[in-house]
Amino acid sequence: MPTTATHPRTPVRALVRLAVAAVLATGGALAVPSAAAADNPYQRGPAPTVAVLEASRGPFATSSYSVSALSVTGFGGGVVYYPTSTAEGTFGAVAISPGYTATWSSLSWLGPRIASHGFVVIGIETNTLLDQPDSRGRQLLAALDYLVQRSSVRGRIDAGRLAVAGHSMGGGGSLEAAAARPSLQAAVPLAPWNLDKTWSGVRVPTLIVGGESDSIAPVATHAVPFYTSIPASSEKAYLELNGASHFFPQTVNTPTARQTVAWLKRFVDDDTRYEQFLCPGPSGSAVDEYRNTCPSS
Ligand code: 856
Repeated sequence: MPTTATHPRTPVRALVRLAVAAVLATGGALAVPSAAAADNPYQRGPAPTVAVLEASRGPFATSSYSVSALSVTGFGGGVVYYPTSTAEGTFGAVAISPGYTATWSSLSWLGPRIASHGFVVIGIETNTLLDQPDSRGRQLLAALDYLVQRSSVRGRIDAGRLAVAGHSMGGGGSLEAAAARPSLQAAVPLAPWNLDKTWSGVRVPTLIVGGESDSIAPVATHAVPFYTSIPASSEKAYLELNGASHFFPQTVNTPTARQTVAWLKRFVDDDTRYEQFLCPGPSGSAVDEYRNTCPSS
């Protein structure tokens, strides 16, 4: 592993963050809980269980508000979901894009689902319904910039702990965003669609979820080559859902939610309590295949 890796498997990032947090804590306005601070300043919420990850909501109550397209630049507005309480400190943030001709409403179950595990989430509307993956990638980054710089919840967010996700052309957009902004902490493309098959420049920890029976973005020509092209030195995982169509992210999908939340917790929060859900990965009748870069021992 190169010593310059942005996302080492070892807890180096956690140590850096601890040092940064120690400096920031002197001027910080929000309370940092003592229980989490000793090991990981970004740990939030109780110890995870499969039952909590598979429940319709996580441990945090959430609120939401709509963002008008007229009030922002670079994307089409959307909906922000956030943990209501500030008692545990700040959170990471995730921007999510819908697919071609689709609006955020097609994925909106993911907003409160992810936010309730301790993230600020923005589900975006795109500038036009026909925007392509490269544009969707830029819009995801514009939405994150809005969240941390101008939104009314900016004080609840750690600007260095950001992630992207999306469905289909939005999933292809999340790969574009990860390639363009290596400081992102995680990417989760769902049934991703992109004409570009090679993502060898991606260093962002990336979980790709594909559907075995997807005939719009077949995994053999989209999700699998995308996954394979990401270097093995990057954190990556591939979950293929048994018999799932292209549209599996558009209704509540428990394996997708469980793995997405675990991935975000592990890499946005550096929360190693979630490693148990990533290595080994999920099994059972819903899972056709799982690949990862887990340690082999
Ligand atoms: C829901 C992406 C040639 O490409 C296509 O036909 C195609 C169709 C749909 C999508 C997509 O983003 O679907 C998500 O709208 C590519």
